Amino acid sequence: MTGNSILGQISECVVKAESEELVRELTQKAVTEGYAAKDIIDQGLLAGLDTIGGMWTRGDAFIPEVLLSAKIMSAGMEVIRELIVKSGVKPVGKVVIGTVRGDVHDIGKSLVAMLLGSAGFEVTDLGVDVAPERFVQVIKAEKPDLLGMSALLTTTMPGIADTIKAIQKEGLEVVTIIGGAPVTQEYADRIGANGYAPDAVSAVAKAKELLKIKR
Ligand code: B1M
Repeated sequence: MTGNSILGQISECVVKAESEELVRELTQKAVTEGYAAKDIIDQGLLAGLDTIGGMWTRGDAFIPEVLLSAKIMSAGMEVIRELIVKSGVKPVGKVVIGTVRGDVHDIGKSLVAMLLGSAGFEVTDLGVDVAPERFVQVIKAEKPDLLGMSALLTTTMPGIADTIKAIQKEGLEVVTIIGGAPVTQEYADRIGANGYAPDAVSAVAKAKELLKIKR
């Protein structure tokens, strides 16, 4: 991809954290030009975040810059989300999703939530730093078919296991799917999660498989 392509411009806008207005404008332009939402996300918005994430890891960028880039990226994501909502698809199932206790990483979870939404699920996104008790409370109130949990830190992964234990203790029936950079299939099996997905696209496929949804 060249820096001059619209997706390259979006990526650059995220890296430089230029402005929310510009990223919205560029994302809207990419949509108008016919790019698929997935490509705008992967090759534009996420590519930019990957670049700044790499710079941070190498010590070439600092947390405030990463945060600002994440904010700019979210503004672009919002444009895509609005398009999905407007398409008005009938729900195929109900999902509650959140990043677990102590963890404020939002982007991967929001991406999974957005793609589930675009696949026709009704999604309740509880945001970040969600305690097991909060998940339990919402499951009781909303009776979702699926509960999605995300963790990005090795130190917050146990929050997934704690939530599954709390759900079992309450005798609640909900299918669980988990993910996030440090999470693995082996971990999912060990803590009794119903499913694991390594990325947002396979999370949608796994959700449909677990709930036996054909379309
Ligand atoms: Co943080 N951070 N961070 N961070 N951060 C990582 C995760 C880290 C790997 C960076 C590093 O050291 N190289 C490292 C974790 C090390 C570890 O534990 N193994 C780390 C650390 C250490 C920290 C802090 C502790 C830093 C500090 O303060 N000293 C701190 C912790 C804060 C907290 O949560 N309590 C911290 C803070 C932050 C920011 C706030 C600055 C910011 C988050 C902003 C935000 O989310 N609004 C941030 C960021 C941006 C990152 C990196 C750069 C990018 C994460 C991201 O959004 N990736 C990250 C390094 C990296 O990954 N390169 C890093 C893009 C996203 C699309 O990918 O979230 O993996 P990901 O989601 C994927 C899959 O994992 C999967 O699908 C997604 C899309 O394909 N997936 C699921 C995710 N959830 C799923 C759920 C599913 C299924 C699939 O089912 C429900």
